[in-house]
Amino acid sequence: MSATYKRTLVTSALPYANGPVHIGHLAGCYLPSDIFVRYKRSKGEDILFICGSDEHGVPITIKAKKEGVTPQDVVNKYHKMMGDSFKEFGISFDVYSRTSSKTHHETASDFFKTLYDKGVFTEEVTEQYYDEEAKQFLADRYITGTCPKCANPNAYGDQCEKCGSTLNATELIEPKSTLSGSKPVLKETKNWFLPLDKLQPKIQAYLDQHKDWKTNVYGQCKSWLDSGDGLQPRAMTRDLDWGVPVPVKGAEGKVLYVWFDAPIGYISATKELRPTDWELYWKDKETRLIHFIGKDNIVFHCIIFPAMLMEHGDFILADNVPANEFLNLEGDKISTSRNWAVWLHEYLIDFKDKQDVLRYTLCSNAPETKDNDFTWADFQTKNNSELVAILGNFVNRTLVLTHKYYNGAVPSADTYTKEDLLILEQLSAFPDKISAAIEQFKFREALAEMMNLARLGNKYLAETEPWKLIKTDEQRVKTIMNIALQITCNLAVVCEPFIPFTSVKLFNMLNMPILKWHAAKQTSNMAAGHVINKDELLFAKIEDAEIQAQIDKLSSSKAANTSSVGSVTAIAPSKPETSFDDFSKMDIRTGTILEAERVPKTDKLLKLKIDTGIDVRTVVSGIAEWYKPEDIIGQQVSILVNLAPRKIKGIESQGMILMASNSADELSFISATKTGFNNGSEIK
Ligand code: B3M
Ligand code: ZN
Repeated sequence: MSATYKRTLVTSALPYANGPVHIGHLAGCYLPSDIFVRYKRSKGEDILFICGSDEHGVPITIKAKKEGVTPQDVVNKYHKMMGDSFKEFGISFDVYSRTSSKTHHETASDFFKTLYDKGVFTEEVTEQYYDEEAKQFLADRYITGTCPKCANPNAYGDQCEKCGSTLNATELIEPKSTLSGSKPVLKETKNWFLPLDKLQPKIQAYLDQHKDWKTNVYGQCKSWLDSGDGLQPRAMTRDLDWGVPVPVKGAEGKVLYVWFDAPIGYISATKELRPTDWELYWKDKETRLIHFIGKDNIVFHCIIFPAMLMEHGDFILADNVPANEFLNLEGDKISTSRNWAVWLHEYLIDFKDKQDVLRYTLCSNAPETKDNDFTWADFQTKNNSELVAILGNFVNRTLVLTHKYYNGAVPSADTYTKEDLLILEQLSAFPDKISAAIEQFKFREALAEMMNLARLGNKYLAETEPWKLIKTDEQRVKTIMNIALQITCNLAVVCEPFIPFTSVKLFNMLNMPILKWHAAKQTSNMAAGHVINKDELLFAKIEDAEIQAQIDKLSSSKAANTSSVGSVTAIAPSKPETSFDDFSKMDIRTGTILEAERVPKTDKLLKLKIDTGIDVRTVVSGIAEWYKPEDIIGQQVSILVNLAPRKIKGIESQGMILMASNSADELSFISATKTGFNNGSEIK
């Protein structure tokens, strides 16, 4: 970073508003960015901290479909929930906006229009995947398949989360619609492409200026540029109905690609925050732009968004993109659908007012250079052996003795010994050591240094033993306690970026105003005679039982997952209440499959002959993906016999067999009757 920057704009990835926030989100980008910003604010620098909800894209519409509500309902619910969680954990955004806002729609639309008018896009009619059953194009997460680069079988239409490659849906091997499970067909449609192939030299030049980026970030970009044919044109529009409408003629019914509009959300949010001078933060070369993200967002922030900004021409580009790797939980990948996560709102119910314990643990274990693991056992150790035993213990001893010996009034220091002088020298060096680490985005190292200051305090007290000395040398104890109080005060300053709730408590206990970073280079912030407040407990021990309860909770998620077919078990919400009368109108019987054959020219359908006890009838059923005809002859089924007949692929289907369906849309027969239940037994 050059020294000429006057201000900094920090963005944190806009999380999709499709679920609550978990520890992986926090560790990935919100906590490191918050630490960085809090530190810079404490230094008195001009800095803005921008975030908001990403409310467009297929992740939202898929969630809406799953919950049986509108996309707007989904984003309203989770925008609020996520915003609350961030606030509760002290993530100190200056603005937490959302991409469904009017300002954002206008800003994104204008941005697209500018590029369009400049002739940046290529307009192309291409074949895109289409789901004939759902009657819609399958963009992004509406389609999954095998990644052509790493063979991950669950790659999305726009990205493989396993190897980080950005994909086009047509590159997927064995594509499958996530809407209907069917094999999609190709259908022509017009879209607008960003010609990344032509822009490659400019992007290359930009990246060449940033060899100082974290190796994981620079390396991923580089491998993208160097791979095979290099960068490929990428569609910036989608045939979807949820998003920012494409503002050009002939694009009716299309929206901007979510990865086109979302990063522009950073600009819109800045506009909302600073309507009059937002441009300073986006257009002035003396602004330093930094994007904090998780590793799955690297190419979008280091290649695609910069390419968009370059082509637009008015904006500065990111000076750094300190992306983290992933955080795992107890050795397993965090997964929303498998409920393998620690949700922030649930954490706060079990660990009330312990935000800083989680912040501390996540920072000390941050996946800065490689994927890392969160374990509850480690959480307990970090709390009990570090926060309680080192920081809490030092502060507690200092404050208790100050009250005991001096009724809470800071004693004056007398003559310093050689040891004292050494301690004071070390004390004043801490802020710079911590700064140096934070400036390099090494937050774990910075946090460890902060804790080392508390260790220094403990060591000083252990060596000088004021509780013994008080009997023989009161004057000396005054000096020792004065120094211990200076250390405590400086701790309150330097711990603030990491554990801000604790910092506030410390300043309160010390009865001091909140001091800024530079004050921690001083060793005389606590004036003699100043009276401190009563001390309160900073950290409490976390018992084994509390940890066991969390481990049990995770085990039950795991059990719930493994007991069902496949591994995906998001449970569908219950449907609205129905009446007994309505239910009893359905005539459901036990039956047996007598014959089964595939319906020609379909992948999903089987034609079944079923003995219902009442008669033998034909039923067409969409189970071919899960059952082979020859395997189900003799299978007992539950069948709705009084459903109005309907023609499916020219065959009259006279009823419906009932199947269990999990969230991966897999199907299974549900029949287990005792012997002696003939075909035709009523199910009620
Ligand atoms: N919403 C992806 C994510 O939540 C995406 C980030 C947008 S940043 C502009 O991982
Ligand atoms: Zn892959």
